[in-house]
Amino acid sequence: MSKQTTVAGPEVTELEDLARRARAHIVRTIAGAHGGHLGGPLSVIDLLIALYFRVLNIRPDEPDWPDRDRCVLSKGHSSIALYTTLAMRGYFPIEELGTFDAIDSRLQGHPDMTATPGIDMSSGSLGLGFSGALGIAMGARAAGKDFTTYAVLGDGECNEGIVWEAAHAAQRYALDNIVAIVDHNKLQQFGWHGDTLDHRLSPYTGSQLVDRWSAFGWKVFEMDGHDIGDVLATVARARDHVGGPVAVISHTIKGKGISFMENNYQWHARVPTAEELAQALAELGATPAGGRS
Ligand SMILES: Cc1ncc(C[n+]2csc(CCOP(=O)(O)OP(=O)(O)O)c2C)c(N)n1
Repeated sequence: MSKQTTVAGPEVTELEDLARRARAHIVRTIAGAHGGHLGGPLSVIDLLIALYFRVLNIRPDEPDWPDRDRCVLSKGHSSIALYTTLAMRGYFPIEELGTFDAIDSRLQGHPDMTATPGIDMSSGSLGLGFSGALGIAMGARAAGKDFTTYAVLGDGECNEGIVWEAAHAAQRYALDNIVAIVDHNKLQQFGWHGDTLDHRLSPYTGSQLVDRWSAFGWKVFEMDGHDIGDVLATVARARDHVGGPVAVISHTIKGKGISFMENNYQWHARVPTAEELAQALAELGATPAGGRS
């Protein structure tokens, strides 16, 4: 099976600026909708920007193009990061983000592949999306298709047994057209508390996540998920690997980019006050109305 090279697109510094603008859209949208998630979207946004602007072989004006690479956001609660990326990439107008989570919106709290252009798999029940990605990859092999399927998982999501059933099957069938990327931000929704109630422990410590994926027969790479140059290089290596599946452990920070949200589990799904929104946007060099973004 042939492997393609990284697609043409913006340079790393431009991608970094796109990610900064995306963060401003994310915080504004969640504040405007009075609900949604922030910590996970902010940890995964650099990866999604890199994927959709430089890695995926896609056609935003033809979302159902059969030969496109697939990307499944298995940690579906981070939908606002995916919607923002898709809008910025041209799948639908950026203004539509303002409808997020409204009852008649196609941008629901969790991604719906039957409603939103660019969504390859519905997700939200943790672990489900990854099994869908496995099915897509197995189907591609059966149909003789060359595209790659990327699945983006949370580290807390890896607590789900269904994740490991899919991991086992991918190794069993030596699938080398699937790449799992784990957004290892070291926090989940509540998780386990440490010495105090406010101190939350990572769902996996040290090399546990690497060891588990390796034990299931996956080749494992690690990267800094906020260093877009590292993301582009590591994901290309993962895509080009032959003979079996690859998992990339992406080291990230929950709430990345906004000082008072970083590494604070309470921002998993909190809505910013007007003051917090203003501070967050100021840190991002953006304004409530859109301004520089
Ligand atoms: C099967 C299932 N159980 C529980 C939830 C509720 N839930 C949503 S997000 C979340 C925590 C996920 O943690 P992680 O995967 O680390 O996400 P991130 O930190 O990247 O936001 C939980 C328990 C869910 N969506 N699905």
